[in-house]
Amino acid sequence: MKSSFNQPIVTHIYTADPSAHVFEGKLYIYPSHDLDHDGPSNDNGDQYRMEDYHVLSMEGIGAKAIDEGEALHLRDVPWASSQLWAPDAAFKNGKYYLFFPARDHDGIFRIGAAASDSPAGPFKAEPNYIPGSFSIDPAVLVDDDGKAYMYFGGLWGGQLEKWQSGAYEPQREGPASCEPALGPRVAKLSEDMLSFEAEPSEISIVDESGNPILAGDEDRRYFEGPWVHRYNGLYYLSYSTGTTHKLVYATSGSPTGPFVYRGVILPPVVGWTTHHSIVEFDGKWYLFYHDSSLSGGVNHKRCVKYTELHYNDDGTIRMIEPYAN
Ligand code: FUB
Repeated sequence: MKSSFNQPIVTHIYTADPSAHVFEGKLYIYPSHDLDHDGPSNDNGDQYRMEDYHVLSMEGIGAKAIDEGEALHLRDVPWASSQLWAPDAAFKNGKYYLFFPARDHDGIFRIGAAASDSPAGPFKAEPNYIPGSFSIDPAVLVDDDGKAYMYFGGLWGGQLEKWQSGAYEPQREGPASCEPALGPRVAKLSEDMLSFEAEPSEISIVDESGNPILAGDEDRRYFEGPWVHRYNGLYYLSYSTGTTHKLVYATSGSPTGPFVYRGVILPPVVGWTTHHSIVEFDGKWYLFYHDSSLSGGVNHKRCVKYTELHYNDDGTIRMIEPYAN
């Protein structure tokens, strides 16, 4: 079956958190693989108990999505104990890298790397997580100058609040609503893509007057799922607002910010989470995202979809209406 806009690209498994890239002339999508279970569901995200990754590929827009099979399993990641959450992939120095979060053996989310000679995998995991990594949702930008940046971080189950002092504090809560919101973290990756060149720093997201977006501004503040792409010389940081279920974006002249909030890309979809990537293919731009429509709205049984993304002349992004005809 061919794929079409705003429809699940595969239906034989539940998929989420799609990171789309063009490798070797084809679209490769790196999603989470949701499991069907009746276990507990809570704000800690225990319902998202994924154990492996399947890479999907498409010859082009409208083509059938192919499941390339299992690319990495939890049992083959020595440092990880559970919850293989939203991954991303990158190509550098002739190798493909899969970056993924998981809980370590102390239950703390860390980010690992795995490598392959093929964009479809299978990927071989490094024995340890990336030193100095924490929280979830890695997204890697290999910039035009070859420098690679990893963006990451997620609130609540993603544990970002607990790292405010630089060390893991299990009881630490997020900032008060009148304080600046926590930003995603960014770290420059080493030449071999397997470590951070320097300690991660926090990205500042500000409004049009330069004031930090506040923690209580749940329509605009960062929650999880960062993605950075370049368009017309600007860096676009897009992310999920979590509790208000939107995908929004902010722009900057620098890959490390500060980023100025610009607007909404995708209004709330079916299901609690929303997570995406943005990719250019054959001169057009596409949003890959997920919702829970395939399971009739079960939060942890999601499906990856995609649609075209349009920019206005002033560089703003036109809001997508995913359920319009
Ligand atoms: O898929 C598990 C988690 O749900 C992801 O890491 C978040 O971005 C949210 O989509």
